[in-house]
Amino acid sequence: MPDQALIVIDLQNDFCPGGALAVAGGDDIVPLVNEIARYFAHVILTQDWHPRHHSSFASSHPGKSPFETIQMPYGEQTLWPDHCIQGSGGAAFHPNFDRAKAELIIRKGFRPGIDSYSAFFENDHTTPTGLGGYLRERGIGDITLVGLATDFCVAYSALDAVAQGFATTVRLDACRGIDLGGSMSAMTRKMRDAGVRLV
Ligand code: VGL
Ligand code: ZN
Repeated sequence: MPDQALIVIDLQNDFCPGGALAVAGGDDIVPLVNEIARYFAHVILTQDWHPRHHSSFASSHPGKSPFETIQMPYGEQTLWPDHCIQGSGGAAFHPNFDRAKAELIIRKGFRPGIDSYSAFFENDHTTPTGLGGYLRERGIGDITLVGLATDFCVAYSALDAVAQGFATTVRLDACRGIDLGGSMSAMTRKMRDAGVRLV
């Protein structure tokens, strides 16, 4: 039985109501995530962590608006409102999220020219964050994902995790989504087809 880890994706103020890229009900999951974390020996967090003027921000592209897409050297990129600026209150974890137990915080999206939805690889699908190596070296082969947003950072993390051979579960009741142009159903289907266990 491989060791198991809970990975909490981007449970940050900017993804909660009142934040710059608020996910409906994003803060509703906080008590449940706190409860789930009590049952895991290993808890790992990700933190979306962008420099000002990040290339994923619509404000960095004259004439573009949030939620439009552009072509980047690594492929299509959705443009977002400015969010999770390094060191800002919006980038901080939700205040009621009990993260004392977390043994690792993976920051992502800090390279100005590339976004990073997945906890494992940036959006070029080749630049690693180091999480895969960390888990393998620690003997952790089974992961459960919770957090924000279901259809972006949680889904991309889950797809990369199964592709790397981790037994992967997503607790949908402890996630909330953005749902952009049908992305919730599309990404849920992709995860299921890839062998992610959705519970
Ligand atoms: C996320 C859009 C932009 C997420 C992060 O955490 O799902 N989505 N940055
Ligand atoms: Zn982001």
